Amino acid sequence: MVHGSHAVVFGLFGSGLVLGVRKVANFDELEADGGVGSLKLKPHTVARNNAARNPKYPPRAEVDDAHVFWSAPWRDYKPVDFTDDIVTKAVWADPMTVITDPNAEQWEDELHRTYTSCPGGMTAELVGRSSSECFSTTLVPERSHTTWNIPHNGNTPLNPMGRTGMTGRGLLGKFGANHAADPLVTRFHDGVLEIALIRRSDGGRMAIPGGMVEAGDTVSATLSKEFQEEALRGNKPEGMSDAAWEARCTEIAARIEPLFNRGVAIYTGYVDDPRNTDNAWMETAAYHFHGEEGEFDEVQLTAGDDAVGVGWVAVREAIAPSYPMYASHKDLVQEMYRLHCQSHSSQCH
Ligand code: RP5
Repeated sequence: MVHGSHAVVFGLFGSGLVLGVRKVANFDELEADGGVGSLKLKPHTVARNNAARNPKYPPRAEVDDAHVFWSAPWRDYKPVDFTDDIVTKAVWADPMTVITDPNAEQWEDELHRTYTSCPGGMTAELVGRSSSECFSTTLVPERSHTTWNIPHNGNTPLNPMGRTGMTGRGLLGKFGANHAADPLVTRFHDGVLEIALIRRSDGGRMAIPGGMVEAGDTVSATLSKEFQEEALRGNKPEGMSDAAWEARCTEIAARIEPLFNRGVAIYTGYVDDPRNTDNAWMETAAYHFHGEEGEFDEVQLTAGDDAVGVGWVAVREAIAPSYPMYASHKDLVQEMYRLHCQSHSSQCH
C-alpha cells in the first residue's frame, strides 16, 4: 500500500479558509515498495547557503552546523528579516493576522495548517537516521488551539529543521509549511533510463517539474498538472501552430493520464528549498511515474543542452555529484532510482 498518499484540500468552509486532508482513492491501491521515508535525514544546508540563494533574496545571517537546531542556545542569533513585497500583497498568501492575532480565524480549524515534519522539530540525534523516524506519512496540524506540534515563537511557527538565518516568509506565501507536489517522470529510451527535468528560472538549476498545491487542488491533480505545464507544454516544436500544439498536448495528456493514477510514492515531507526561512518552509509529496508501456516514447522534451528549460536527462547523469539540482531534488531522484532498480534491474547499469 502507498503510505502517505494524501491530498491537501483547500476550500472555503463556513467563514474561514480551511485545509483538510483526505486519502486519494486511486493511489490507495498502489504498491509503494516500502519507499516513503527511507531517505537519510540531514539538517537543511541549501537554505543556509548564501552562494546558492534565490536571486530575489538578500544574504542571510550565517548559521553554522552547530547552531542549526533550536535546541542549541544562541542568544546572539540575529536573522535577517525578509518577506518579498509580492507576498505581502498576494491573495494566495497568508494575512499577517495569522501571527499577530492568536485567535485569527485561520487557526480555528485544527486542520487549517498541517505539516509532515518532525513532531517537536529536528534534533541532532535524528541526523543520519531514516526519514520515517521523523516525517509522518500523514499531515498533522501545526497547532491545535493552544497546543503546538512544532517549534514556535509566540504565535509564529518556527522551522522544524532549525535556524536558516532569515525570518519572515521570503517568497513563500504561508507561515509554516507550504505544500508542493513533485512528479518524477521516467522512461526507458534507447537503453537509457531517463527522467524529465526542467531548468528553473530562479537560479538556473535543474529540477523536477513540481509546483505548489494550489487552493482547491489535490496532490494527485497537481502532479499531473505540473508535469504538463512545466515540462510538456513549453516544448512547442518550431513552426507548429498554437492550435496544432494544443491538440497534440491534449492527445498526449489523455495517453499519459492513466499513468498518473499509478504513481509510486517516493517521499513526503520537508524539502531543503533555498526559499525556506525560520517561519516558512517547503514540504513536498514526490511520486514516481514510469512510462512502462512506452507512453513517453513520442514525448519529445527538447534535448537537454544548456540553453533550454526542459529535457529528458539520463538518471545516472542527474544523480552524479557534479550535476547541480535544485533543493532536495537530487535526493528524491536517487531514492526513486534505488527503488526502481529493485524491480527493473536491467534498466540500471
Ligand atoms: C520545491 O519547490 C518543491 O520540491 C517543488 O519542486 C517546488 C515548488 O515550487 P515552485 O516550482 O512552484 O516555485 O521545494
